Amino acid sequence: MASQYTHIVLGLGATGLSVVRYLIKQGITPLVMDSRENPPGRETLSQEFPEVLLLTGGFDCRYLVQASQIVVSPGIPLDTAEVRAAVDMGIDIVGDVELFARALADRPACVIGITGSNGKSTVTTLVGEMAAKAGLKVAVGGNIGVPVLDLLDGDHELFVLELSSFQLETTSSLNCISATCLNISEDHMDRYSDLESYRQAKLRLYDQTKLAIFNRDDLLTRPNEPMNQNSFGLSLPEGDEWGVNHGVLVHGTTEYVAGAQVSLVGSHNQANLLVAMALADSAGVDKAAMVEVAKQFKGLAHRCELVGKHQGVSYVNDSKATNVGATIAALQGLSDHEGQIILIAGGDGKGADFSTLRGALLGVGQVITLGKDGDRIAEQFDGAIRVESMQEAVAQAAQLAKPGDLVLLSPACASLDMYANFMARGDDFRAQVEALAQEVMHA
Ligand code: UMA
Ligand code: ADP
Repeated sequence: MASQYTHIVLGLGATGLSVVRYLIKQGITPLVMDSRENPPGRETLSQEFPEVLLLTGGFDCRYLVQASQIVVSPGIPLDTAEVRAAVDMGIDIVGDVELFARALADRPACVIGITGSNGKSTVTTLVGEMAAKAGLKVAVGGNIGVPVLDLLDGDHELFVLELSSFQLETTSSLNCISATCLNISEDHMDRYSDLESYRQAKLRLYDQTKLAIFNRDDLLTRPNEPMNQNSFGLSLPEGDEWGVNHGVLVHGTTEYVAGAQVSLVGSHNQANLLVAMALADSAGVDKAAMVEVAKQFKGLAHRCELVGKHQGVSYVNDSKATNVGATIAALQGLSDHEGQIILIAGGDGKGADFSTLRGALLGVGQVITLGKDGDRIAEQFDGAIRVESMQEAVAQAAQLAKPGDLVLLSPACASLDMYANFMARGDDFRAQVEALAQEVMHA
């Protein structure tokens, strides 16, 4: 069978659709395949590009082996048998971020790259806001939600990209002004053989930047080889590093903003601000713009977000905590809270080792678990309560809580066993908290 398709797009989610749009603009009609029977982009594809053929339910090798380029979506592991066969044949295997990088090859460096296990979206948003405040024409995208190829349409002078380990596996040509790996803790262990291979996927970003900014408090984020680098950390800085001096965020000896004036809560967010300032600085953003954003930015939804206060009990939505490291950071960040913390956790653990959560749970009053791996989390806390739904979890928490307590949804797990995504999970939590308030009103 002779195939007419030189370009194949694997996966028809947000990424696959953006790749089709991009290729069509280049005058190329690709073939699209998705291993799911009913991929999410099916309807949009048939409406926007009725001429594009979609094959579902698997990847057809007969087409793959004849292609000159295969664009793989981040959700598809590179060790999928059909992809491996194409790699062995020397076919150009890329992701959307690599296509984006190649499209910018003739331009001077204009990308800031952010990866790490936790804090990516917060830092990406902070850098974007700082650059916008300084008057730059900036676009923000990547793993945070907007596929990078969709950013090429505007007239932008700076791109701030959140990059996942999955995206970095297929990317080698970015030319970043600066880039960071914020931290490394276990995540996606259902896709990597061990923490080191996950880490090396992330550190690929350092090979694609003029300046690498690593985290002094996390040795795993250091570049493999010495290079043009700077660092951030909560300790006192040396030279031109970014750090904290007597509660003030500083760059070397220059004071930027007092921690007390910052709107974000928790020490992990001070680290996020430091690195955001370091990245923005590398793109020429002025200090005044950074300081203003540091004072104003209150955080993104679903990240330690206060969603209600009823009968003296605070309800905090940290649904974006999709791995153990994020939940530990949230518990540490809230450790100053005077009442007891009631934690709601559980979902799809992606192969994580939950024993690392045990220490952080010592300061927690009660743990309520739900979802696929709820039982595995319950093993880490004596007397944990197992429930079947968010409604039950919130009702139980409300019954146990006394005025001054805090109920925290910080699942340490992905949401996909029960919800479409972490936003839907956080929205459900918020809805259950609101329902609680209604009950109180009508009681
Ligand atoms: N899938 C199949 N068969 C396929 C293609 C995909 O089963 O043929 C499954 C994947 O295993 C995955 C799901 O479909 O479970 C979605 O994968 P996708 O590659 O189609 O995802 P997109 O809709 O293109 O969204 C991707 C990122 N998703 C993933 O990496 C899984 C989005 O990050 C990102 O916002 C978007 O591109 C734009 O760049 C989401 C995410 O969960 C938020 N990222 C992970 C994380 O943050 O932990 C890495
Ligand atoms: P990501 O995009 O990497 O998932 P987010 O900014 O969306 O990161 O934050 C996700 C969760 O990670 C938050 O809910 C918070 O609990 C935790 N978190 C945020 N920043 C950090 C950090 N610097 N270190 C550890 N955990 C963090």
